[in-house]
Amino acid sequence: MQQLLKKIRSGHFAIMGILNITPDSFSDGGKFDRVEAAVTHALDMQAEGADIIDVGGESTRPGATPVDEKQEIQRVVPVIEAIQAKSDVLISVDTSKPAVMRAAIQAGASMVNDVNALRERGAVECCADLGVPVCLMHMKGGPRTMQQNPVYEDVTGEVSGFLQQRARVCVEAGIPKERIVIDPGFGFGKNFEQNVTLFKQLNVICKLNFPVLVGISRKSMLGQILDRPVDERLMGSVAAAVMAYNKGARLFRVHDVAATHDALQICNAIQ
Ligand code: PT1
Repeated sequence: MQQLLKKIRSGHFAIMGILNITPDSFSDGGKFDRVEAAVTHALDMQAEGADIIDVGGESTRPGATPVDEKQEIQRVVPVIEAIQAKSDVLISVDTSKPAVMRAAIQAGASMVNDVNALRERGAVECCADLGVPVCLMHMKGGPRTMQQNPVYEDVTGEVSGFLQQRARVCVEAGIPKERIVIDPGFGFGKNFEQNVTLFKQLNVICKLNFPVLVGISRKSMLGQILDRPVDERLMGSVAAAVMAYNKGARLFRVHDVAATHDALQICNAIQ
């Protein structure tokens, strides 16, 4: 993972393929079938060009309800182990809970992706101790209520200040700067206009001297522009990835790996 981050700092892009391990995400023919289906999807995404598989056992999309720690571990650990057994693809764990971070890293994940930017008690110390890279994402409020009425005076300034402050806390706790990735958190406590403003000004976030990860794939922000349901947002998602690339983002958390990979290869060749 450190090597991939070095590549990204030198200008390469990388793709993080999304692997949601929630009861509704894979056909339910029992636990073995679920793990098997998740591993197949992970290997497919790797073959399509994913550098990292982001394994998540708790939905953080707007309105989602929390999952308890034990259940989250029971969802992600068998999948991480099963991917590891079949492939050398890098794995990140999408969680905010220190116990899940520990269990996932022990099972073979090599990065923590936290939509809560390690604000949970013990999370910063946990990641410093584990010695793995972290993705710090901006979110205003919590998943359950964050879309109710988000207010900003200056969304980009606030997001940028927050990410710098969280990075500083991490560095002070012993996480080297080289292990930190930042993410503006599209759709997390931001209304449509705020998401668009933040996207327009993404170059400001990219100037902070950390690799920038963006997650916009299939999000409602694109749905509002296109007036299309979630399964018809492929072209919009790819266009948004290209725009983000042009503003300096280099890590892309996406559902549609093959299409995004092609588009970003073109960006990389022509930039
Ligand atoms: C993200 C992200 C994430 N997004 C990182 N991790 C989700 N680092 C989960 C909608 O408006 O952007 N960065 N982990 C998924 N969250 C959402 C949020 C999904 C909003 C959909 C929407 O449609």
